[in-house]
Amino acid sequence: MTADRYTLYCAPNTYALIAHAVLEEIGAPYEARLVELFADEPDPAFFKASPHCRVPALDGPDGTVFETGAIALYLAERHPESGLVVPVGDPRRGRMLQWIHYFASTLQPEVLIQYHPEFYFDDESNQEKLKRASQGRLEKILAVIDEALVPGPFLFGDHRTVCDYCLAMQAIWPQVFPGTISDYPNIERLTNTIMARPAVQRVRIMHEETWAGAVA
Ligand SMILES: N[C@@H](CCC(=O)N[C@@H](CS)C(=O)NCC(=O)O)C(=O)O
Repeated sequence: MTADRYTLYCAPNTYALIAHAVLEEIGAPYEARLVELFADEPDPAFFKASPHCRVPALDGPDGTVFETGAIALYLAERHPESGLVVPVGDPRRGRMLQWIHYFASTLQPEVLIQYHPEFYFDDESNQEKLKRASQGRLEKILAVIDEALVPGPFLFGDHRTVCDYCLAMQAIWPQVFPGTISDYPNIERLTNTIMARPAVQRVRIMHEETWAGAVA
């Protein structure tokens, strides 16, 4: 591993999108390595970087990191010139940590339930009940986030941070919304703003076109 080269383990259109977009924004050299999820024999380097074989996972000059929020924050702090972080000592720092953790530990479990209720129940009737209960929780979470995006367009006004990527790139998945994204106009505005960025478009094309058909 040379000084600042990263390997990002990815599967298309997964949480890896977030870390991938942050890497692309930062502009450091990296390789995005496609891995197979749920493989009987996972890629050994991927397994070493991610003990549950979940994506994303990062291998870099300081070793490995897994968990989307941790990777995003770690990269932004290691490359402060990107401006994607609220630095230590800034009064907004606590709130930046709050949102990174909120997206990982409050929003994400509900998103996973919407996509993978079979992780929790085998039978369809319980899966449906779980999804409905989770939609009620999602409505409350999304309302809190939408309100936090005033005045916007980003969580910290005009200052774009990794928090915005952690949110916007989950908000492109329709199942996240009990209704539609337009029920949450500030989330929709943020998502459109982040997705329009050239770096994000490059990453999206890779996930949706270059890697189309790959196992996820
Ligand atoms: N908390 C983890 C969740 C990552 C995650 O669940 N990724 C999914 C893809 S979106 C995955 O790798 N699933 C494979 C599995 O659950 O074995 C993070 O934020 O990185």
